[in-house]
Amino acid sequence: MSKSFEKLKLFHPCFSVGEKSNNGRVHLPVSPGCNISCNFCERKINDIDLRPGVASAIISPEEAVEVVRKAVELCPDITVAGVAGPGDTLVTPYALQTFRLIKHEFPHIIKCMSTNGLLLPDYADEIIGVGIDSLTVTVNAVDSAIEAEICESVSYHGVRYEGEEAAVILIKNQLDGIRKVSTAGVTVKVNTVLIPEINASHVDEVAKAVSEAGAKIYNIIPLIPQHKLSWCSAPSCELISDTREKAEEYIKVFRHCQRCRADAAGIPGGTDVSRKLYIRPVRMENTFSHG
Ligand code: CLF
Ligand code: SF4
Repeated sequence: MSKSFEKLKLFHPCFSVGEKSNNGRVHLPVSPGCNISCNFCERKINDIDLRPGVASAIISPEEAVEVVRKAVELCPDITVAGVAGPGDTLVTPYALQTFRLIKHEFPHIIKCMSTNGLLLPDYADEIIGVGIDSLTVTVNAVDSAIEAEICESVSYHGVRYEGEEAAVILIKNQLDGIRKVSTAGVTVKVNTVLIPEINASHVDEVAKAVSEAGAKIYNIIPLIPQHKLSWCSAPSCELISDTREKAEEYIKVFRHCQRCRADAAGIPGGTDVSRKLYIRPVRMENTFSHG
């Protein structure tokens, strides 16, 4: 049985409403590869795969279990084991395999998974069956014209789609998937990357739509301008604050996001212990993690 939102508010650092939480999380980088192309995403994992050694930062589900064991020893405040990439968690089977092992070894650890949502309807039953406690879906727009400016293409069931055609599929699957898992009792958080030049005035519509679909909490992540969106600006504190306020009319808002790396460990914003966990941690500064 998944943990309720009320429980997560107390024990999950990214589901706390109001005060910053002192609970920690360990991210397990078991998911390489992605099935969509976000214009702001510059995953270093593909580049790094070409250089010797650094690919070892992608770990297997079995290694992930040992990482969790060590992480809770190093940082007893860790209450959550999360998979936030570096790619999408549903493209490969490793994230769900990891959670199955963790459930067995550490029944009290909160199992947190994040995804772009393209395959969420396909995997909803498995996610529910594994007992994922908290699921984050990154939804950057619910209007296909706006989404097409953020995501260039999706690969879905073996076919590549571009532009608005891709956006229609992605948005539908995200909302259908959120509906399905939240109806079954999984607590859903939605992340939206706030892009001043593209979706800033649309974020309240996203908040409304995902709330209606069953999401419980909403996280607005300021854009790091890079890759194909390097022409965009980083949102100002004022814009972030105004956008959060507008979204809050529809859904509770999480305000302490640290834009974590896919291999982060410790209390978000506090001392990071990942270097002691991963032999050759990937340097992924300024990259995106679904969180
Ligand atoms: Fe990790 Fe994300 Fe789970 Fe948290 S992070 S998978 S929900 S355990 Fe948290 Fe980090 Fe922000 Fe993510 S501070 S980037 S929201
Ligand atoms: Fe894939 Fe996430 Fe990068 Fe988008 S941000 S391309 S969903 S890894």
